[in-house]
Amino acid sequence: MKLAIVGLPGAGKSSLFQAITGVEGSRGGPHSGENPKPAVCKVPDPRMEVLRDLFKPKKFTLASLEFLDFAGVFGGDRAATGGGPLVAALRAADALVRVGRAFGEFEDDPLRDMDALETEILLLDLDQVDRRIERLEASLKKGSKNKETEEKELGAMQRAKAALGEGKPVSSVSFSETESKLLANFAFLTKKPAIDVINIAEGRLKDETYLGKIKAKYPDAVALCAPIEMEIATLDAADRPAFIEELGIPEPAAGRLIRASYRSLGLRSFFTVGEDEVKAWTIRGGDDAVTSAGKIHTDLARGFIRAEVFHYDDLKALGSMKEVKAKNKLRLEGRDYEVKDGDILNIRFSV
Ligand SMILES: Nc1nc2c(ncn2[C@@H]2O[C@H](COP(=O)(O)OP(=O)(O)OP(=O)(O)O)[C@@H](O)[C@H]2O)c(=O)[nH]1
Ligand SMILES: [Mg+2]
Repeated sequence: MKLAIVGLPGAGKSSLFQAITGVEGSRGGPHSGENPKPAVCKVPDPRMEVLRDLFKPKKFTLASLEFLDFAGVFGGDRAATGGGPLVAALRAADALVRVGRAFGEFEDDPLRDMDALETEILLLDLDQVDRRIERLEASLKKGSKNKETEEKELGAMQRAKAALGEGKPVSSVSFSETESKLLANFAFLTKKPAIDVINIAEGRLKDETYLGKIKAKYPDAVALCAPIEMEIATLDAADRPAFIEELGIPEPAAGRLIRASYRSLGLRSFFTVGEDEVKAWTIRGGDDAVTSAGKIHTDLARGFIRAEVFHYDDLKALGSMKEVKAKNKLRLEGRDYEVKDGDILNIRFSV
């Protein structure tokens, strides 16, 4: 899973990136031509702590999501870079983390920068749609061999264009199954799941009226102060709770952002447990047992026989594997079983 951190120049993307991954952000200014910088953020999960205490494993591995710090795509930067390869990299991401600036000259209107960013993202899609429409029209005019398909695609593209022209995302347009297939390669930015971050000034962290204004337009937005989050990230875990409480921060950025990402992308976590390793894995909502097994190792998917499954909640309530078995909470499931968030799996396989 790749999440692209985007925003207008100076919105605080790299600060946020560093706060959640511990890695210094992209130094890519407008002229650097630097690729987006990748780093992972661990998925904090209190259930994992409980599993660690129960199994005392030699190895303990949290799940992680990959974030990419994009510089030089939007605003004045775009003209300078030409934007081509960066935009292509952006289209390959699974979701956008949109960072809007609400400090300094943007403090009075915390939505202004985010609104501008939304427009910029929309314009990138409009650009793409326009170019495709031109090509399709030219091809049809010449007397295309694929007339019927191209007419269908043109119709779909024109509807996408109309929506974008009204300031609406491509995700708001409904396409038929055939159309969706024809458009599948276009990876519209306004069709991707988005996680919104408003980067507010430190002095606004406890300002409920101010935060309410942000919530009214972006109900799921994470409002945070990026430099403060960088500071929190460098503190010893033991010093964190007192510090964040004093500042009025509900929870460090990583946890809030990860949860928003899980929600937005419809992700789930499952676990594998044992004395050797306790490990968390990320899957998409709806993924079945064989797909989930494939995350662990391709052999497990290839040679899949059955999954032994029980739920974290049952283990937590009953206190041990022995009790889970005694109370018949461990079941065998086939390849089509839809894995639930918090399931603990053991894959039986043979290759
Ligand atoms: N006062 C204040 N300054 C901030 C905040 N967030 C970031 N900054 C500062 O703003 C500047 C830009 O922050 P970055 O994190 O580098 O922003 P960016 O979006 O990565 O910028 P580019 O990559 O150049 O587009 C830095 O000097 C930060 O210290 C904030 O919440 N408040
Ligand atoms: Mg940056």
